[in-house]
Order: sequence, then structure tokens, then C-alpha cells
Amino acid sequence: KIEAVVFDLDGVITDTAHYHYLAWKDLAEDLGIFIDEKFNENLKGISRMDSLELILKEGNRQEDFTSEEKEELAAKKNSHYCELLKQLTPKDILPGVQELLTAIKAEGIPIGLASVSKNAMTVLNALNLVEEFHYCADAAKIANSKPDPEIFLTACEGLDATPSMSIGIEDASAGVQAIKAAGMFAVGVGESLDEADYLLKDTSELVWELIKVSFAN
Ligand code: B16
Ligand code: MG
Repeated sequence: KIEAVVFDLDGVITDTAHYHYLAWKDLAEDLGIFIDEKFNENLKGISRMDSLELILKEGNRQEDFTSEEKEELAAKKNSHYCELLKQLTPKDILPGVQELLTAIKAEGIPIGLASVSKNAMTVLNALNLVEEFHYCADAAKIANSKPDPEIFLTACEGLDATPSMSIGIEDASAGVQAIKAAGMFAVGVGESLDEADYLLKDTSELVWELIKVSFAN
């Protein structure tokens, strides 16, 4: 019996990954660093400060800033990101997600959130999805960013679920690695997620009956 389903947020429930990208790209350009969508793949599921470090490294500028200055750069990116988030409405829930949540709920299976985003509750609120989740792991209390399993393990614990009997859904390679490291069944949505136990092209393919069959096999 499946004990829980734990969702990633950015890139699975809604496409905030794109807003993260726009905000980072802007900041990077101010620093004379060029990043593209391909580079952005490395930032998915990675915490705010770790993302900044990767961008600075890309431009060979890691040593150019004090940790205080880095905090300011990250804060600048975040306020731009929060500005972009104001456009978000329930229409931005990705295809298939609402149906999937409804199907899981109908079976009485607890639903959790494992987002390392400190803006996760703002995003869920804008999408009107807060009520759908029985437990949301608090990113502020997580010491290790994905691919570390910490956030998925915290979500399972919060739902009183055994990780090996639980499913995680992710769009990022670091996230799929985190699910596997937690000992859970990994559903991957998108490209280059070979480690996933069940791989789908996009969220419209997230069909509960098919996920269940794949989990059982
Ligand atoms: P914030 P997820 C992650 O969310 C994003 O994928 C990642 O790109 C972002 O840097 C991270 O959240 C931190 O977000 O700056 O809002 O705290 O994929 O774990 O839902
Ligand atoms: Mg994601």
C-alpha cells in the first residue's frame, strides 16, 4: 500500500523554474556573467545560496564578493523573483496536476511537499493549493539542499509514512537523486532524469492509475 506522495513544487506543480531563471539571468548579467536555459538546469532544486555560488563560479567571480555581498545579491534576485510571482494564479497549475491531486486524495493517501524554496507557501497560496497538502517540509529548517535526501525524508516523517512505501515526484536531476537517496520511488518529469523509476515527458502524463501500476512492478 502506498503511504504517501511527496511533490516537488517548482517545475512539477507550476513553472516557477522559469521565473527563477529570469531573475537569476538578470542578476548574472549585471555581474557580466552569461547563463542560458541549459545552465539553468543545474540550478533546479538547488538552494538560493548554492545557486548563486554556481553562477559566480560560471563567471569565475566566486572570490570577488564577501559573504555579506553574496547575501545582498541573493536578496536582490529574490525580490525580483517575488515580483514575478505576483503574476501567478491557479491557471498556472501545470496540466495534469490538479487531477492527480484529486485522484490521490480520493484514495485517502497523504500528500506532502518537498520544495527547498523559501517562497513555497507564497506559491501554493497563489495557486490556491494550500489545502491539498497534509504536510509541507519547511525549507528554512533543511540543512542540506537536494540531492541530499533530507527534505524528502522530512516530508515522509511529517506524513508518518515509510519512505520505501512512498512516491516522490520531481523535475530536476538533483531532486530525483534526493528521492532515490531517501529510498523512495521516483517519478521524474522531463528530460535527463535517467535515475527515475518512472519517467514522463511532462506533467500531463501524470496519471495516478499508471503511476500506481509502475510502483507495483
Ligand atoms: P527560493 P523546488 C527550488 O524549488 C528551485 O527548484 C530552485 O531553482 C530554487 O533556487 C530553490 O527552490 C530555492 O528557492 O530562492 O525561492 O528559496 O524545485 O525544490 O521546489
Ligand atoms: Mg523542481
